[in-house]
Amino acid sequence: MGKSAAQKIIEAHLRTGSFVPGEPISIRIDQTLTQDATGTMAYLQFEAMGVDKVRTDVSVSYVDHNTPQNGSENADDHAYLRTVAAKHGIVFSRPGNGICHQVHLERFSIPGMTLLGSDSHTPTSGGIAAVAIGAGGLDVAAAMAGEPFGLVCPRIIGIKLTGRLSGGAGAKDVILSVLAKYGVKGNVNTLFEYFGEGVKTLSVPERATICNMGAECGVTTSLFPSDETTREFLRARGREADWREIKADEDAEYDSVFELDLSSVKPLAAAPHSPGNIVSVKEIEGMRVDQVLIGSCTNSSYADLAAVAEILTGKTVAPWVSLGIAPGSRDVLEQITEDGSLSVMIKAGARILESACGFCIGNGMSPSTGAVSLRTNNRNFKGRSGTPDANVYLVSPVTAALSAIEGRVVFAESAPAQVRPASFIHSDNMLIFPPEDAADVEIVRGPNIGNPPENTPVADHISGVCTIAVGDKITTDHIMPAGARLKYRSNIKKYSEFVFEPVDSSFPSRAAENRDKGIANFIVAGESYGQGSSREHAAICPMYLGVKAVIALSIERIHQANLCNFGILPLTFADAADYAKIKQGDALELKAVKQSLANRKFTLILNGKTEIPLNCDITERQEEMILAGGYLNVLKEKNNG
Ligand code: MIC
Ligand code: SF4
Repeated sequence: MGKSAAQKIIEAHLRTGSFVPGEPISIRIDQTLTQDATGTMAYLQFEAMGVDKVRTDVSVSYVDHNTPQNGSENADDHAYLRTVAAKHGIVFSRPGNGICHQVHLERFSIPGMTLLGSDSHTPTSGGIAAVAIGAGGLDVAAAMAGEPFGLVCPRIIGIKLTGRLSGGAGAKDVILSVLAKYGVKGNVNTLFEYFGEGVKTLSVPERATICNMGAECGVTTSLFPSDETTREFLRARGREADWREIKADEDAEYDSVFELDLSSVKPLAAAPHSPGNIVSVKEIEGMRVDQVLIGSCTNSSYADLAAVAEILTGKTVAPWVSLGIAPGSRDVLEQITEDGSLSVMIKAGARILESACGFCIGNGMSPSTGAVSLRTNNRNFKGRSGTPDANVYLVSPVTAALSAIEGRVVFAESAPAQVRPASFIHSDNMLIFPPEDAADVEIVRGPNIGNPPENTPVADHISGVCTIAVGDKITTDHIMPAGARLKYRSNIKKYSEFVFEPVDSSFPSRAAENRDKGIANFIVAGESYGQGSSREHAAICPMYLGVKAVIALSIERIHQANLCNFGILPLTFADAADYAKIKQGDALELKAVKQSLANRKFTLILNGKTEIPLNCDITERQEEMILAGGYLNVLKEKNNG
């Protein structure tokens, strides 16, 4: 039986296990990336591991999330990140250089390599045929220390592309079509591999858009082959030497195949409040829009912005619309400056935003009360924009630009041709490469930078209460809000005051009170708990508040791993009907925890009488972490003594 491209790359990196979908494996990680909002904690953890220099081929630290600098916290973090990078052999991408995924694709990603990033959209580099996986900061820190990354070997779903895009449809509409088919849940431990004749019609930035938003399906990652188009992209960036061919065997067998004829793809939108809530743009055509924002790691390549400029040429944005454009990287900004696109945008009335995450993570540009906001990014969870009652629709840059001019949603009948420059403007002067000898480097630690919080080994008897019971699809934005709270990422004590803020702002005080009385906190949840981002703070801060277990109908992959990394039990109901039996305030108890962990089966005692069977779907590595009170304790033990 022939092999898929993903299987070939994974097999070439296997450290333990073999390529059997569903089985635990570990792989060597060639490259890592962090961004500042998850990076400070990742580097604090790396420091705690006592390893002098990173053991990867290349590790890059980006600053793109926390750039508004309201108060000193962001800048303090930047100074820490710059100096800790120099000390430990990490490349530092300065604020202003762009969004991590865009810059990594342009400058560092290599076909056939593995990349682990402390951000859920790391799979963007699948567009260049890297197996690129999002994980919590601690997993990335461990990979920097040379540890293999543990995961469940994914089943490979083949997405066969035929035909070519036509009319007003773009790459965003392709991934929205995939989301319409697969939805935002039920795709854990799956990898999407794109193949077929249609692949060669898509440029690398288009492929990257498609891989980027695969994260919304909850898959481990997405992958395109590396072909002549990949080579052309690398050549245009002066990196042809990094090219190699990566493709599936002719007779590769996939777990299942979804065939998508690109010529049948029409402009789509993800309607409020989930990226999986797909509608045709036809259905919302004519709807008045108040705000249009173009950018983010999904759609801010040079080709995207060149198309936007073509649409805006000679036009002015509708009087009631605020249009913001954030180029994905400094190189993109420079290129649209050189070719005149930037001036077209400015003349049309666009507000040019920093090359950073910005609006996508709710850092500024919050829409007005009840507004309709059209955005080209990848997540439209309720409240993420900073305005709780805003309605955010996710669309392609073409749909966004056309609608900005009209002030109403426009169904694109046609789109400008994709530009594929023979040469991109590129420069390394916003990257700081680490010195050979870092003996003199002093790490700068602002007042926010503390030691990473520690957990204690798991107790054999956990007795406490259901401190909160929540419903389905609770995202990490619900558990640990970003936006205005993002600046506390390095200050766990302070950040913990906002756990579950959008759901129940009294949770932190309730939990802290229990913790201080020695009562364990339990979180009870429905389906797909912890979907969305990779932020490990959604585990660290609950851990700090004394949460000992999450009991849910299902838990998403990255969040499940983060819970184990911080010594919180990830438990699921053996019988879904039991979920409804537990209410906030109920007494909960787990006995013989260590034996139950070994059996992967627990019995929860509800209010001293009802027994509820639970599963604990973890690997051996994760069992070890939970027993030790978290992965950091395991690694500290290993590296320090
Ligand atoms: C996001 O898009 O939600 C983020 C902000 O990039 C997160 C990371 C974080 O919370 O810092 C992600 O996607 O992992
Ligand atoms: Fe940044 Fe948004 Fe991409 Fe997350 S999804 S990395 S916040 S641009």
